[in-house]
Amino acid sequence: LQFQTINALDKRRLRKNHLVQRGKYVYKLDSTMEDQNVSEIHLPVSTKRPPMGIVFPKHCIPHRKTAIVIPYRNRLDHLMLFVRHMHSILQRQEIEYGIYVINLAGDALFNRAKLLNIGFKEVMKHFPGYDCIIFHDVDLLPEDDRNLYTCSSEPKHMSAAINIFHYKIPYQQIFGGVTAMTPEQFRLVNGYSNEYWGWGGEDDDMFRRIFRMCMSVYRISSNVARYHMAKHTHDKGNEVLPERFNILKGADNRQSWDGLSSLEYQVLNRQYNFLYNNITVLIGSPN
Ligand code: UD2
Ligand code: MN
Repeated sequence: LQFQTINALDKRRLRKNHLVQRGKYVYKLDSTMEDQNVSEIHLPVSTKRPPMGIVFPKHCIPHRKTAIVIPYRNRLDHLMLFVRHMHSILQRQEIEYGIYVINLAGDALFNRAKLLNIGFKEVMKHFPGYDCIIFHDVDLLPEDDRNLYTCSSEPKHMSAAINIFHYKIPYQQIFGGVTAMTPEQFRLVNGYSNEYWGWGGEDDDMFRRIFRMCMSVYRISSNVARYHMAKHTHDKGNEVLPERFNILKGADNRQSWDGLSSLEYQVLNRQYNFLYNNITVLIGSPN
């Protein structure tokens, strides 16, 4: 079908930037031309099979490509629950996706933020076509299919309503749990700070980075943004970081040089698989 054959009724059904597929062509309504024209766009969709470790819908051509990055060490029970739960939801949402476990080797201090920075670099290397990166605690399970695993024009805090907080947001500046950022948004803030060793602070630091770059945080309705957190205690090697409030005071000053731009790590192993991709890393220890 050529674009001329998309009739007025079809045009009315199209929203701005909405993609339509007709046979092997994908069209979008050009927002500058309003409803005068429907232009063919360069296919964001590829007929090439994505690499091993990425799952894609078979009955339609996906245009949303999401990587889920999980900071991880020694939580196998949670990870098994997570993959069992997530695949069916993501497939019902018709997203092309890969799940990446960034597995910290050894017994050094845990550093969630640094593992997330590594995750970002590694997923973009594996598949540069991702348009959304979701940073995901392994112990959180979404409860509602309408909570789409996609990005927004502002960084998105997805886990606004968690059972352990009685499904209410504990404080407005929270940016932990599950968050979604486009590669552009994440690069703009220079990723996470690498300076938070142990539990706490790294999520609040990211909240500041976002606002410092004149962005804001988007949340969907708490009826939909519902999560269940598996029960757990504090892990060994991830003790509460008492200096986190002091480190947080210097957040703005560190942003330009502490983050993606200063990230150093070592990869011990990369395994790409449909259930999940495992990247085992060493991250060093605090200076
Ligand atoms: C909160 C935040 C979390 C993070 C953390 C402070 C929410 C809902 N969650 O979680 O995003 O900001 O505080 O750092 O706001 N992990 C392991 N192995 C370990 C330790 C941690 O896999 O030994 C991973 C795992 O994915 C876990 C995550 O790190 O879910 C966060 O650690 P947590 O679950 O102990 O912290 P929690 O629930 O207080
Ligand atoms: Mn937790």
